[in-house]
Amino acid sequence: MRKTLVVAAVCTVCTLTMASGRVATVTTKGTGWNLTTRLGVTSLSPSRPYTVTFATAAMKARYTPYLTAAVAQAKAAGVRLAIGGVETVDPAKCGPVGHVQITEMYRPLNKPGYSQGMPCPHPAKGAGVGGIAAIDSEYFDGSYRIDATIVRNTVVHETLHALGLDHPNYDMDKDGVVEKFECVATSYGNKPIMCEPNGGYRTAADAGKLTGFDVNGLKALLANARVQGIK
Ligand SMILES: [Ca+2]
Ligand SMILES: [Zn+2]
Repeated sequence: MRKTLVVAAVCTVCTLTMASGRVATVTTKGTGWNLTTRLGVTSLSPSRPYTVTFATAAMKARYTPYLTAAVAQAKAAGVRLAIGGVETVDPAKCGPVGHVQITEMYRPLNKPGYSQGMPCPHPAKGAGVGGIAAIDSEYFDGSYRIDATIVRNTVVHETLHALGLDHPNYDMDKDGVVEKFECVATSYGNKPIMCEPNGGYRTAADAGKLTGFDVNGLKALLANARVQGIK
């Protein structure tokens, strides 16, 4: 009997034998979305509240408007996601269960202009418990020029990493290399907000909104929970 998802990192569609003897199929990748199997996250609990919190009141004020549309979309998709308050954030460890913690760091990936987001790794049964998003402080101190729409999309991108979405980039042109921005796009040219290094809508009106690809990724996280009986 196998209930854990140790095999998930190496499969796209995983067949699991449940305690009941039934077989459940977990899907970890689809068109324009990809789940964070490398860190053992394959689902989101449909009943657990997930709350975005911030390291400071100034960050809450700064980022809440960036996140409002995406949070509403995630909620509409079935994720019990909400904007919360301010709490101490230690980037070196996971916060309270269900919290997606947002903080700022100078070059969290040691690369100019890159932010970082990740889920708490290897949660029980692969059901996401939140995570952390470290936004590069360079965007706001004037030292790194970046389009406002990209900042907006990036904050949402990192938040979705913390919920369990990974980059959907793949070798579309079959040159043997998975490149930056090598992601499926809509007929209007919009790539998933989860595309690496960034994606999403590039207009002021729509920046920060999830594309259909990203919404499908969130729905897959919930579907994987349901198929495994994760409440
Ligand atoms: Ca390629
Ligand atoms: Zn990313």
